[in-house]
Amino acid sequence: MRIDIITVVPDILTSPFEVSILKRAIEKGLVEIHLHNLRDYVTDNYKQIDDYQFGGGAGMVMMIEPIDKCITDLKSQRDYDEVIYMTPDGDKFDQRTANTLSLKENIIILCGHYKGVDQRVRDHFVTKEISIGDYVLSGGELAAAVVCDSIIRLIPGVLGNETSALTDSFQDDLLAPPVYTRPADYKGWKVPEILTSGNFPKIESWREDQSYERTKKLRPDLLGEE
Ligand code: 6GU
Repeated sequence: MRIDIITVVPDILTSPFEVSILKRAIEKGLVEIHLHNLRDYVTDNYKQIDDYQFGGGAGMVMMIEPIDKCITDLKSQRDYDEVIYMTPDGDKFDQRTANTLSLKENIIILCGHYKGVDQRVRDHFVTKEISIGDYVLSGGELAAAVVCDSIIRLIPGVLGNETSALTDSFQDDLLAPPVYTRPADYKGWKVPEILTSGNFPKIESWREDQSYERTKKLRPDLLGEE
């Protein structure tokens, strides 16, 4: 998979890919991340990427021309499955969308800033608009990092234990069961006995029950209940 991220602040997006699982995924050649500074696509001497909005009103708007130049340049080199625009008024991101995106070959992620991009960018270039929740961030970069992390970890070979992404919360619209490790008794706080019983079919069914009970209690909406 190749992800091209278009941003006015590429610095925000360097460190997430330089550590831990994402770093290893890149080193293994399972994903390529390319950051593009929108200012490199501006032709005027002031390197202006935003301007006042037509009709008046507070806040600047990202101009269409540098974005067009950047996206057109990328598309001349390869085909893209999606051009994603990160914006608080996009579709709410969830595990289902992460699963779908993890199967794509090449995607572009455009990070919004200020009052957002000229609507014509959304009308003519963007194929998918994503928000990571109902709150506003100063820019789409941190949201793009969230989306990248959630999809990259789903690419086969990225996680050491191939099955571990399959047992995540949300993967079956259920929350994950509780987990424990040594010591089995810490200051009198004991691990559920079933987990040290060695009876694996019973452990599996205990985990399923726990997943269901937790979901019912904490996130009944996932079960279609309120
Ligand atoms: Cl994708 N962008 C911004 N600026 N704020 C957000 C967001 C995105 N998702 C939630 N809040």
